[in-house]
Amino acid sequence: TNRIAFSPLYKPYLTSSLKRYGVFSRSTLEVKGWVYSPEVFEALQGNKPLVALESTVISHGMQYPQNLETAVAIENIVRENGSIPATIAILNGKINVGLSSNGLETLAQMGQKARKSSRRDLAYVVSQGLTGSTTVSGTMVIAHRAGIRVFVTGGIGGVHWGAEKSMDVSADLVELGRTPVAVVCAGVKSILDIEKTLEYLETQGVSVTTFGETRDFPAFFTPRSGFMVSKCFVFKGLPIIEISYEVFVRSECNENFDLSPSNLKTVKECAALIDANIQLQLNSGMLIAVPIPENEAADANKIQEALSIALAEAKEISGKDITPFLLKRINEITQGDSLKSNISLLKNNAKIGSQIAKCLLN
Ligand code: PSU
Ligand code: MN
Repeated sequence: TNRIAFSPLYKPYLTSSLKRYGVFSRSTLEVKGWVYSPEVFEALQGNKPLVALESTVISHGMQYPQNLETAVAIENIVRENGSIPATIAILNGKINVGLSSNGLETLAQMGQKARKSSRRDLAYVVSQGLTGSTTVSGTMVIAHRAGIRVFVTGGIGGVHWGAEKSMDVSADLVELGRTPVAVVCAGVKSILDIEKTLEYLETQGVSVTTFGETRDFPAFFTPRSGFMVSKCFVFKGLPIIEISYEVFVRSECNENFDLSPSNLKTVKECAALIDANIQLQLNSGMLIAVPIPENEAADANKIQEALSIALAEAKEISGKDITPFLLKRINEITQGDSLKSNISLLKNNAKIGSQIAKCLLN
């Protein structure tokens, strides 16, 4: 074993095993059950920007072999845009930060046999030596321990319809409230109650912002949900989304309203947000919502229709099975249209997330 010097840029963020046991075997890159891919390992020592990627989207969000193809394509987009991808999963009880192609293949083939792991599952999966794919919440925990500040995914979990009764609120939202990682995503699917999801994120103190030319929180398959990041205003009887924001801003009664649905237009601004979050020691997460490019968006009506059917079928399903079920059914009902959009938004997010991470280290 050799003693490895970590880059001073990552060092302050290496909160657990790395810092405590900074002794590695160079051949396995493993320490106390944490396994690093060679490129991630090198990045951690050499100031290279890192982007975390989740693995539940591979095992539970898509079918084989598209899940594998997409995972590989996304990693490559991260590399092409200047950062190193760190896909996170638990393989036979070992926390993997960065997967080998074998690791990716294993998870992709296992599909739903891999255990979908949010924060609550981590200790169990590790102590039992199981294989688990990490959700947004599970991935954030591990990314933060590894010193990674930017995490790219497709969509996060949220508040489910009927949550006032079922109390089904994704652990992702609470994680965002307590772990200082920036999650780049395409918003929240309308399989969830988007308005309540935004309310809950506010309660948790999560900094939510849109990216690009919109102040409207995106709805995953489609670029606009109709909900502003902070509030949905009504002006002269019209929801603000139906009139142009500029008209609203110029209007004389604007001081009665909160005019600041947060919006960032460049990756540099996103990096500044992440830095400020660290400087302020908020210890909470950030959500950077990137709308799907207009020309790749799915037909909103088709999605909505598929969703109603899927939701009606899902009455008997609850807990962690409901999200994978809805994703699968919507894809089946739209005959692959939703999957196509899903893949393109993931690629778009990977590009932007990688550029943000690169900016952070420059
Ligand atoms: N939304 C998607 N695709 C996904 C998921 C959500 O569009 O694959 C996955 C993510 O891993 C997310 C998890 O963290 O589902 C949320 O699950 P739940 O609703 O059970 O918290
Ligand atoms: Mn749930």
